[in-house]
Amino acid sequence: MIKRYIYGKPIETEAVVKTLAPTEGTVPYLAATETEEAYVFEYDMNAYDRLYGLGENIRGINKRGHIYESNCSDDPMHDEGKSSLYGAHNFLIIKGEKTFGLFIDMPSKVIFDCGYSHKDQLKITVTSKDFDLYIIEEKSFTAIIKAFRELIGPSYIAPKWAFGYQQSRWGYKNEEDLKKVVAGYRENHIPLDAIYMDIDFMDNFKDFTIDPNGFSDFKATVAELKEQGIRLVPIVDAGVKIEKGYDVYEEGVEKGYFCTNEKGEDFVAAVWPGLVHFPDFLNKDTRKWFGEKYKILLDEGIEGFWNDMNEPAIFYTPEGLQEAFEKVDEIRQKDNIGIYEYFDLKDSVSHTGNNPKDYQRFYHQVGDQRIRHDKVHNLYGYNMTRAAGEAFETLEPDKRILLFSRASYIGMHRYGGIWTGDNISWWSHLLLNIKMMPSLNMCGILYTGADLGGFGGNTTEDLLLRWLQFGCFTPLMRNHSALGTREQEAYQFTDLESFKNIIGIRYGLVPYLYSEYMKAALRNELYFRTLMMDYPEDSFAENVEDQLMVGESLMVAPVYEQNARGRYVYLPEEMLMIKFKSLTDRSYKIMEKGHHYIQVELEEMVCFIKPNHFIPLCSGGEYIEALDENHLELCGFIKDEASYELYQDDGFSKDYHNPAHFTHIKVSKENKALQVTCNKSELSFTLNLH
Ligand code: MIG
Repeated sequence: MIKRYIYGKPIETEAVVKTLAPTEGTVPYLAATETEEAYVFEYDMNAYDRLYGLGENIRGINKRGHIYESNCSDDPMHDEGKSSLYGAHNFLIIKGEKTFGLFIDMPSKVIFDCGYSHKDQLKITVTSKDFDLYIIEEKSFTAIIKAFRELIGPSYIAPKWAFGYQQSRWGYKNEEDLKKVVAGYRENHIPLDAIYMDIDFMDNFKDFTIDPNGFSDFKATVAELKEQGIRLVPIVDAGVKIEKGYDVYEEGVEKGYFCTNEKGEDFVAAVWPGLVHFPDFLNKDTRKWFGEKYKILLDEGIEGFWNDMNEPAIFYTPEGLQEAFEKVDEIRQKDNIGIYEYFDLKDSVSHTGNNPKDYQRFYHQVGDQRIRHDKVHNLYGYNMTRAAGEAFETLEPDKRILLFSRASYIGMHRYGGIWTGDNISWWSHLLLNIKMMPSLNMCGILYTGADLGGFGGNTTEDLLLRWLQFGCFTPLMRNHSALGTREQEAYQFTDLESFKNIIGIRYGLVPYLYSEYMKAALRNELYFRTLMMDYPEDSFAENVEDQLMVGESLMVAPVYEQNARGRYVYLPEEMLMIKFKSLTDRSYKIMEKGHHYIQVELEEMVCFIKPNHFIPLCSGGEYIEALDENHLELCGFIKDEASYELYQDDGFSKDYHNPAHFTHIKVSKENKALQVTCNKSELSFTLNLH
């Protein structure tokens, strides 16, 4: 059951799709106090209470013991000291003697002190008097998540080609660069489905333009690559370059579609294009206008986009820069510069980026209300992505378009996925990637993944291999790196065979991964789960934060430490271990419940199958559309019988619930002989059951 408590007059965020009647009376579980500008909710935790949720965030799966702030932030240093990343996902479950979920629907800062100030106290500070608080009580932990997911509506569904391996790098400038990458993959027979175009493909970083010096005939290039099974995915940045004659700028000014400053003039900030205006995505007319701009690229044959810099990121504002100059001048006047003044001097310049003060300098027009940005900060990226998502409904009514964003708020999951932003080529960020997946899924964000190999810093061959071994399971499997870092396309390294093998395994797993993803999206379920969710009675399972359940049959236990040639794995029940060297070169072992040390060489990947479960595998290919999924290998662990629901469709149309897409496969052991039954005659199977 979900109870809704309304405080003041909440700003409509459209995070939820169900309008619940408010519950009267006091909120259960939490002690509420009102201060001048905030509401504070406190909960006394006992020693074994655990906290789960908060979507995209740093630290562990159990969020207890740190402080988190919902404040969409462009921050490329995802270390333990931080409390916000790019998203704001105010959904938290308290699990213990009392188990309940809560969701705070408020688009500005919410602070979750999860036992940071007082180790046994959860203290939530909502920095506004106007918000909705939802309390969710259900029979089980997973039922709470499901109820929440039903409240916030169905997840965005990506096209199937987006389940292929994808390559990105900040720095690809022109068609030669892109074709070189294609050749690197195709010549080495390493599978690939997409290449990303980062900001350099644009003409002076102007959204929806293509650099005429980089591309002689963009449409032809798009078509030529598609012939080879490769899609191009361009970036769209939030800021619109101020430049006379640039149509997006001129139309926006003329129609009043940009955010304004206190005086009502179009607000100016600086990002990649230099000075920009920010489209007011909270205004529905702006959304419609900006969304339709994606047509420019759709018409060139583009089928996917990534929306960046939409927290929004600000390098500086003219006002902020002016203040910095004044500070510098002021300090310069002094005869004797003290050490603290020196630090002031340094900070005044280095703090011009993403400065909280700048977020108070501009305004949105929401209906007849003018709202200062910081009051609705966390809705910006969400509504940029919504602008595109809503436009695709009319521009491409029958075709799925790939779309994901950097910044997000709950509600955005209905329009696109996210990537987890600027991580670093660190082993700890591979582990962070693993830990972040279940909490994102809890918020309906299913199409997601991290920059494999790491965005900032220089990757190493072993880090990339290990990261790909986990990336094999994330719906978004994209290798991306920053300008100036070591080149990290899979073909840049020594052991090409292993890269080909690992990425090849992903393609073999697609029938399973895609089925599990689609079922999770259509049924409001989780694609990635913690062990605790599947084994609620197992008191050890909830301690495990470096293994995940993927779909209904699999458990993964990635290796995430350098030079490790294996790892400890906890099996919550007897399982079949599959060790892959390549898609076809595998070994199997039935392992009993409990703790094991398993050896996993650098070029190997392991996963585990639950008893009476199997996974459908196909024979692989170099891109998604080349896969033959009519013949499947059923690979699994059968004690008596197992059934599996396979989902297959054309990968781009939207008649998701068509019963013809669901195939029921049942395998049973009768007199030791295996029997397969299936309701689709065009499918044939090879059995590999243990
Ligand atoms: O200020 O477009 O997170 O993926 O490569 C950096 C350049 C802007 C940040 C994104 C990253 C992208 C980069 N962008």
